[in-house]
Amino acid sequence: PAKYIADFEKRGFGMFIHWGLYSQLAQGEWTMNLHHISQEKYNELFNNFTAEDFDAKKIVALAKQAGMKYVTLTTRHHDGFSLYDTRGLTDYDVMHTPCDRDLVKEFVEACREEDILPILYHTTLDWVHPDFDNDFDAYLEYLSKSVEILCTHYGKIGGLWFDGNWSKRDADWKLDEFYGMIRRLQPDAMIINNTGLSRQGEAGHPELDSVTFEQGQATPMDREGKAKYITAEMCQTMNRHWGIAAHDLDYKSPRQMIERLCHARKVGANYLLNIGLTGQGGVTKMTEALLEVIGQWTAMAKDS
Ligand code: JFZ
Repeated sequence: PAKYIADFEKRGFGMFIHWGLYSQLAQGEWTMNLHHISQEKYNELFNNFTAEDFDAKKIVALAKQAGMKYVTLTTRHHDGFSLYDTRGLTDYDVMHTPCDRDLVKEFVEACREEDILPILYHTTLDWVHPDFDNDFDAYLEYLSKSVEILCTHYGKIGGLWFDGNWSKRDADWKLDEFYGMIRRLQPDAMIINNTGLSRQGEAGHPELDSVTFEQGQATPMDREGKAKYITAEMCQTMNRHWGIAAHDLDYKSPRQMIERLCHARKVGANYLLNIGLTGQGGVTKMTEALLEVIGQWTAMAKDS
């Protein structure tokens, strides 16, 4: 495989970070959709977003301590809000909140300093963009420009991680053009697509697929039960939500997470373990404690 894929595989264990305006509500990242949060309420989240607790260096150090070698950050989730400076493409970005810092820039720079590979999650499904359900070609242009910014202003990135093509299975996502643009601007970036457990994600034609798994299925099967494709990465969240959810205390034990890590490595996949940051970008005590134990184990495994 290409050198950058070999590097990715060697890294093996990564941290997934879900963080957005929704984090202030602490009800998971789907809350706008599931709980029909009003526009007023969302404006309030937008106007209160300071990110005062976000310290990219601290998060990178935490990932390293846990034995993780790459970090994947949600630069834009389905609610359409961007953690990066979209340079006038939309006002719905971090620069128009009280925070007024390019958080993706801070993230990428902190990773680079510590030899952590930065991977940028970007949604392809958008709940708020008016073109998403009305003028899909115009939406695709918006999406492409959004991702072009990520490929242009942050130096060399490890990869892009897409999620949402499963929302319109039969649409023409113009992936040749889209991925072509990425290849041109970031020849060594991986293009990862969230296929999920179901076959829906096939619409993504990824170079690599990532499987969100809770049931522990290692490899997606086709209807005849044959392995469909090699799973490059398995991702899992610590409790039952990706975005922080205050009521959700159903955490996996460190042992369960370590077992999943081992399982993934055994079948040649990476393990991407998710944490949800707090509303203003902090790390919860629970997350820190779990990562600490995982780090003790990975450090021992390295010595043995
Ligand atoms: C997607 C997102 O909708 C979710 O909010 C989170 O970001 C997660 C990592 O990715 O969730 C999915 C998408 C597809 C499947 C499962 C979870 N699937 O097809 O099984």
